[in-house]
Amino acid sequence: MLLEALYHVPRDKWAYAYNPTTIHLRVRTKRDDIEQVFAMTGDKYDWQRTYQELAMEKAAHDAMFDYWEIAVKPKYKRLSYAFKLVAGSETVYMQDSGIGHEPPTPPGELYEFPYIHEIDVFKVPEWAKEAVFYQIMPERFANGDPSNDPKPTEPWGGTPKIDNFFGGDLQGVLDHLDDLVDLGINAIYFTPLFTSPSNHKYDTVDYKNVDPHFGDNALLKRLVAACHDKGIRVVLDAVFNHCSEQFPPFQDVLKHGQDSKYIDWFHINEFPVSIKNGIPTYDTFGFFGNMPKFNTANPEVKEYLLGVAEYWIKEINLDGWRLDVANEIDHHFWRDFRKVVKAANPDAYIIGEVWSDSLNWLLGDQFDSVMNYPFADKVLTFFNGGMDGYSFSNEMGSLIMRYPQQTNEVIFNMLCSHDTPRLLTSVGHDKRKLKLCVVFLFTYMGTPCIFYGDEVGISGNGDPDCRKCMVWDPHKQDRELYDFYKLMIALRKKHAALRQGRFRFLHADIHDPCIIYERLDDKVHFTIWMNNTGKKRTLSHPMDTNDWYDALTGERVMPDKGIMNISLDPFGYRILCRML
Ligand code: ARE
Ligand code: CA
Repeated sequence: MLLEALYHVPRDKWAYAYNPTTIHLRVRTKRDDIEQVFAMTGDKYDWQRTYQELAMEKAAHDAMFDYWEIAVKPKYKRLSYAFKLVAGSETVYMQDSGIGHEPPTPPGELYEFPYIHEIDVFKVPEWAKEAVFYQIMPERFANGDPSNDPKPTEPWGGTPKIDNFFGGDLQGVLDHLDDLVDLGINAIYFTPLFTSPSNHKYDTVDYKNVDPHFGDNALLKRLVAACHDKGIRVVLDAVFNHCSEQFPPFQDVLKHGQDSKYIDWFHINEFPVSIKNGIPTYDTFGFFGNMPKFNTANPEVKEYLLGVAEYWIKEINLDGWRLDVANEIDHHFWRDFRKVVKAANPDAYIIGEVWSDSLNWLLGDQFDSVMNYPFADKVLTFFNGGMDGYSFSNEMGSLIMRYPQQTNEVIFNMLCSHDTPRLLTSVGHDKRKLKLCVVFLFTYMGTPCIFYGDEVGISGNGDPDCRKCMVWDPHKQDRELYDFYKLMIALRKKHAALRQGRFRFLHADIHDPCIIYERLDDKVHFTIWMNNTGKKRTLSHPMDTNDWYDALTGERVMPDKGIMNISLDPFGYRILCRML
């Protein structure tokens, strides 16, 4: 047994309350090193009578480690525990006082989860578990009102540039809501809507008003109400790291320098406030002088921005916020943000924009979720032939083990966004590979999101090329692709197993790019078969029942002498299921 590989701490993702009666425990061991792990559990005030030894399950693995997990329901909301690890004739104990071969002497030396306080339990909104998101950049989705077009506005469908406009607006979204209902999505994430000089509006001038080129506040209110009527939730973009240089308080700083009463609203490093050799003398987003960074620790700034967050939740019945550059804002701010937002709407869904490990924000006191760029990265690498099934299963395992289950259930999974190349472009315009990525997205854990237009075949490199105008002419849309998206969305919405069921790889081997995995709850069992190669392949796996059928065509699929053999076209897939 490799003792150096053993890891557990009695906090964060290793020991947390999943709900008011359940504690999840996780232990890490060297991969394939240990046969069994038991949680030795009990109440420290009545250890003898409450003692239970519970077998843990291997929940995931990565290249180096196995991760064991168990859900414990302590009788008195308190839990003291240790772990017993068995490999061959060796038994090792892990406890608060250390790792060794001697069993613990309770109630001392144990790890403790002192009490499950309901107020401390990390709660995420239930609806986010059912959601299929659609991301819209309003400037590029539909022009429903030419009278509000910026000057100059280019003809719809032109080449997107850093600073050009095509006239898209909120009326355009309202006009096309039934198209979104037809597609089957039930949540929209809008990139920023408030007054700003740019086409993307990440440089806000007026946080309380919809940009006149998009419409007005009354129209936004009507749009959200119309969405709600159709069962569509709405999340907006909170750009609280920075504002526009035209934001009045920053203008005041530019005008009055050290005498401005807004001096502490920003991080001014040197006077005069200017750009010196390309570097602003004040902190900004990146090095963009037009995006001065807020001092979110200043109570006045905090009050102002939290006021904005609360205002829109109440004003339009907003369902949540996506937080721009979330990792560059202080934790105190986000803790207060969560309180304000959840008080205004306990069901609000809070998604941070953090591209790397985000555990620090996902412990129940800040965000519910993050944009899962690491997921996109691994999925695209895998389906582009950049790793074998074995590595892919390791990468997915390591992502699952990054966060508590609450977040895994609502993590915002996308394959591209307004900041990255389009999915179709990322897979070299190979629709077969695109479909494998999308099947994976819709049959995986988390909250999936489609970037507008991916479903009709829009391509594009990174920003600004990924921000092309939506294609509305049915003759120019890829309708076959659209029908495929529609089918996948419907399948996911129909089966809770695809949203909440357990996930496990059944086949993920070294040097083999093909995979089989399953999703499972107490009603349905899915197995998903993917040929991630350019040649025909037959994948085989033992299956001991004869009741499988193709989830998309309804066709019966029979195993042969207990082995299911599935023949797949190059980059083909098949989704099988059986009712339990
Ligand atoms: C502008 C131009 C672009 C040009 C760019 C760089 O429009 O064409 O490529 O400048 O010169 C907004 C606009 C952008 C605009 C930008 C600046 O949407 O079009 O770019 O403002 O004016 C990091 C941050 C992450 C951030 C990305 C872009 O961590 O928060 O960079 N994303 C948000 C939004 C953006 C938005 C802003 C922030 C600013 O989603 O749309 O940009 O409000 C790694 C790192 C990440 C890094 C990522 C991408 O993986 O881990 O931290 O993200 O790469 O660089
Ligand atoms: Ca318009």
